[in-house]
Amino acid sequence: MTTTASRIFVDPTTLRARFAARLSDLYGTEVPAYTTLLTVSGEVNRRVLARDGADAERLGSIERVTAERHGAIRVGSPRELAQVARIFGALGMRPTGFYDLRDAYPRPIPVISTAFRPIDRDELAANPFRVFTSMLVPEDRRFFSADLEERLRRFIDERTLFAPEVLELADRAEAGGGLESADADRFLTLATESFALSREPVDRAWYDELERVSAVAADIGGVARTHINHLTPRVLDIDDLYVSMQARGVEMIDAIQGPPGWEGPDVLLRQTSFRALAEPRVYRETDGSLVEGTMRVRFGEVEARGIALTPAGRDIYDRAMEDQARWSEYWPATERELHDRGLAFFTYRVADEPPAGLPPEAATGVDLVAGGWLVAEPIVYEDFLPRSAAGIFASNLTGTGSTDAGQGGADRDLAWLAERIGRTINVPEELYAAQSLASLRAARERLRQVARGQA
Ligand code: OOG
Ligand code: NI
Repeated sequence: MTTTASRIFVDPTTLRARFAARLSDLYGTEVPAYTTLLTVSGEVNRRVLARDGADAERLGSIERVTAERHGAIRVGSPRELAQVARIFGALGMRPTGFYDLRDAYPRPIPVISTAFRPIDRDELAANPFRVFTSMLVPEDRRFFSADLEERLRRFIDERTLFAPEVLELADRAEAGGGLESADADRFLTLATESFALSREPVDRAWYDELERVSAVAADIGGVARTHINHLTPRVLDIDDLYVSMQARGVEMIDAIQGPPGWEGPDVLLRQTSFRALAEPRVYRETDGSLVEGTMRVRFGEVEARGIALTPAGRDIYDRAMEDQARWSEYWPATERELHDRGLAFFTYRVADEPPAGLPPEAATGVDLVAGGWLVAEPIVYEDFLPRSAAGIFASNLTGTGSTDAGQGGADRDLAWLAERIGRTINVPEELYAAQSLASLRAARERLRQVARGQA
């Protein structure tokens, strides 16, 4: 934030932090169990900090972790997704990753997804707010008949998720690198409201028809608005969190999604959730009457984050996940070995007391760490996992839905989605690799400076 004369200009980083906080307040009023989750998460994080000291902050400062949230939203079409991209663009959040949940195990979900998040290291450290954003694929015949696709598309094309004013403010913020204080407030108010649970009546017959295909299809295409589906805090010990929530009487899903707890380094992501209570909704019945009912689509989720894996590490991850009882046999027991075997991503800094003289020109990151010149620091995983996501979707759905495996599914990939929303979609592994390489280059340069006595 910078002050110029009498005006206060709010930059995207500050807008993002404020937006995440406002959404968190809103969700707390809508889903009280979320507030309990935040309380317990805070207790767990304080316990880990007291227990592990500085080690607890190896994958992010306690300030970052305490403010850290991911949200999930669901939209119906590329037009709607492009609008979402404009709102998050104003907050410095870039589409990153492509996830296809349509053939997900244990249950197919008729969506493809990306995540909006900051991509620069400093921006992530300042506030890593990210939103997993799913888009319905009505063209997929395994889920929707031609007739249902047609009606679904018409319903979605005719609705308005975001007021023109919020989109205009978003464009101005993105183009101008922020907004003046009064506009910033207005933008944040409108943007937050866009994700509140709508009180508009739900057409019962339409909702039920979609729900027979998929509860997620009904949640997206059966209502006139979108809403935040869940907001997820980060904890430093998810096993502790799981037990602590149960001790408070909150019924959790049966398992933590992702790797088992073990003594070695945490990799990627572990998540768990609980079903939120049914929320009141008004339904319009076929005879036109309005009836109070309930809907149970939102839930509480919590996650623990580990080190980002390289493609080689990801291969091991995939195999070890199929054989979880023997997890520890697949992995080295230390961060250092993950680094030396090229299984995870790291940044580099010059050691406190590097050896005198310059290392050989051809020395790799592994050589430089082994020779005592550099120290490797783990890069935290900032993204999502299709398998975990599918587990989270499925564990919170009622009804099994129905699919016709004999039908063709529409081809969708990252390039298709990027073209449809008119924005580059970043590839997570490329971001981690670039960050690692840039820090290696900078650390080598620093070593040269130290050797020249310019320290
Ligand atoms: C998104 C489910 C995926 C995660 O954390 O993997 C997700 C949704 O329910 O819309 O949020
Ligand atoms: Ni989630």
